[in-house]
Amino acid sequence: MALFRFRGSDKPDPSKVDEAAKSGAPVDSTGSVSPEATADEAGGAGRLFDRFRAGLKKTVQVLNTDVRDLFKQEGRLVDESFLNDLRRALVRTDMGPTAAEEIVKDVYAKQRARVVDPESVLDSIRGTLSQRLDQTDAPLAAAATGPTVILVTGVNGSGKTTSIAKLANRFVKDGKRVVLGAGDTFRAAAVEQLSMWASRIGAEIVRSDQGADPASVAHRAVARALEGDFDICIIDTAGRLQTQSNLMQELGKIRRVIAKQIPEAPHEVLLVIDATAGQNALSQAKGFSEAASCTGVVLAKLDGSARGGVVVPVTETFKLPVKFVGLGEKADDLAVFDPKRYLEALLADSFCDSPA
Ligand SMILES: Nc1nc2c(ncn2[C@@H]2O[C@H](COP(=O)(O)OP(=O)(O)OP(=O)(O)O)[C@@H](O)[C@H]2O)c(=O)[nH]1
Ligand SMILES: [Mg+2]
Repeated sequence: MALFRFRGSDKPDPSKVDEAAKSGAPVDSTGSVSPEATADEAGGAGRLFDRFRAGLKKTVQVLNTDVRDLFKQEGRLVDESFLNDLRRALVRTDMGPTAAEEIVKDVYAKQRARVVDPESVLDSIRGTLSQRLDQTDAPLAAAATGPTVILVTGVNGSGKTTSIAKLANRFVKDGKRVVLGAGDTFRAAAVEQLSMWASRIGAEIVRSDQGADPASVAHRAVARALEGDFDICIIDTAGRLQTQSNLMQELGKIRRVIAKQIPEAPHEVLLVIDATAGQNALSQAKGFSEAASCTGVVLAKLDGSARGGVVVPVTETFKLPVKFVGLGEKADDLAVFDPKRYLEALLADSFCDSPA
């Protein structure tokens, strides 16, 4: 899965190719850095699967322990009490009541009054979730010419700034020149946090004093990207709720200021959602995607969450593709979301194998 649709004429700077090679990002035979072959996918599908598996550890534990308990009683029948227990276990992963109900119905239709068959229950879970997660390959949109502008938004503490750093890190490793806009001028610490990341990963930053107009920072960041011939400009924003109309208007202003300089920008507006908040994250960010015209989701903190099933209602509620998932706090801990690998990882240590 490609991270990004790059401009055809782009040829990476040879020195960057060297740097990427040193950093471990594979370099192909033509000397260009493959956009999808950054640290996340360096080992191919197997490595991505391993990363999802590690990230989903807590959710898998919940699923395995709870569901395995259902199979403990030998000769248990698929009856109302079994279906209620199954529903409860599924809902605990935060996959949402609709998906859980669909699985329960499927199990009922196929196994009613029979002795519970764990493999068949697993098939129902896998089949239902893969249908619900059926999203098309969604690489980031890129500018036809000139810099690509990405605006990042979401509620307080969801993981915006860290996700920006990780995204920028991927681009830099890909040989792209990246400028960040420290548009969260609300707290001085927020600007410092982004500045620290910028110097660590080798990106430039445009910043202002605390309290400055975020739209003016966005303006300056895009201007710098244009004048300095940067490939990517990523703009951070302060956390906000959809109900804070003044802050939502501010987001509108940021967008307008960007579009004045590059009419088709921002090319992506990413909504960062905290996976540890599970279903709460959905209600917090409800309405956000339309209000801010978001184009994709970054699901941060999947590694710390026992509610990894939340990917399912996230795609359904926001009607947006999940483009990336955060799998830790380090610069490399961002993976392109791949529904197939995700499901494999979620159901990998099949609870059918060995009763606890
Ligand atoms: N484990 C883990 N922690 C993460 C991840 N992403 C972010 N965090 C942590 O979550 C906390 C908040 O992250 P930030 O990036 O500052 O969140 P933010 O949305 O920019 O926060 P505000 O600017 O205050 O709204 C930090 O401690 C991050 O290190 C992730 O994928 N996994
Ligand atoms: Mg922040």
